[in-house]
Amino acid sequence: MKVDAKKLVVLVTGATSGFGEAICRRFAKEGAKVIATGRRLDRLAALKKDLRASCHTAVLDVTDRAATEALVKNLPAEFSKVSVVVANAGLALGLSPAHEADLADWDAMVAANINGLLYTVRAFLPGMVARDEGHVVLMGSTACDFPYPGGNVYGASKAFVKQFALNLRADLLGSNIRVTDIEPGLAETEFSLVRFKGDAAKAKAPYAGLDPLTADDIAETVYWTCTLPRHVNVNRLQLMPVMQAFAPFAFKRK
Ligand code: NDP
Ligand code: 8X3
Repeated sequence: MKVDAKKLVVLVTGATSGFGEAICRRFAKEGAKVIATGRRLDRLAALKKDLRASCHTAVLDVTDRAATEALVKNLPAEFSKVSVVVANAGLALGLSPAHEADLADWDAMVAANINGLLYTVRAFLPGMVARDEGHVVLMGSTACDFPYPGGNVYGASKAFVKQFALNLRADLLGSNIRVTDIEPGLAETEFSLVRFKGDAAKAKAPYAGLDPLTADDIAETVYWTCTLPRHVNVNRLQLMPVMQAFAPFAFKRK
């Protein structure tokens, strides 16, 4: 039997844009309660206006461990039994080769994509284990498997996410808690605008002349994995636009 979305309480990090916002809207449409978090209050307020009573919002920087722990304790009663955690907040900064990259960019990616994701999961997991019910969805990337020039720390952070998801499965065997790593390829959101620090022309270029994935594609995928019958666990799910594939090995010839 499929999971009834109306019974779910879904916590989403990075819900102010792109995948996170689309995931909130997708679950709310089916009657789930959603907790939308992110750093930008105005975006959260706009989402709350649309989703109304089915949505609780909280400003959260996932790199703030204490704030993440406090969030769990301060949820209104009707949102407190979180059944799905979507650790989606994350970013890429820059595309410079490793020897030229800005260390501050590397720190920021590690802080959000690794530490922030860990704080989120660790904060909500004990409640799920106590209730013996839950689904942890981690937002990975094709960059976890496929290196590309300038992807250095971003790709490594997503490889961490993949392995953490698989190791969580090992720890949670015997419980009813599911863990899924969603690994999208090229998707048009604010991701590139962030990577290229507000340079709109540079941000548009990766999507030119092709049909990239959309935030709604990812939301649909997350929704599907979370509503499959409870005995089914999607470990990893990798998706790309049809117009994207793999590069051959690179050679620097003499
Ligand atoms: P967006 O830039 O559109 O959204 C990123 C979200 O993350 C925003 O809501 C932002 O919110 C939030 N965020 C960033 N840093 C923090 C932080 N420190 N604390 C809390 N929230 C934070 O990009 P996407 O929707 O595309 O990205 C979502 C996830 O998907 C990321 O983990 C990304 O790595 C991954 N991904 C993206 C792909 C793509 O091609 N777009 C492909 C594969 C994976 P705010 O700034 O308000 O805090
Ligand atoms: C985002 C996809 O290819 O820009 O994770 O790394 S890519």
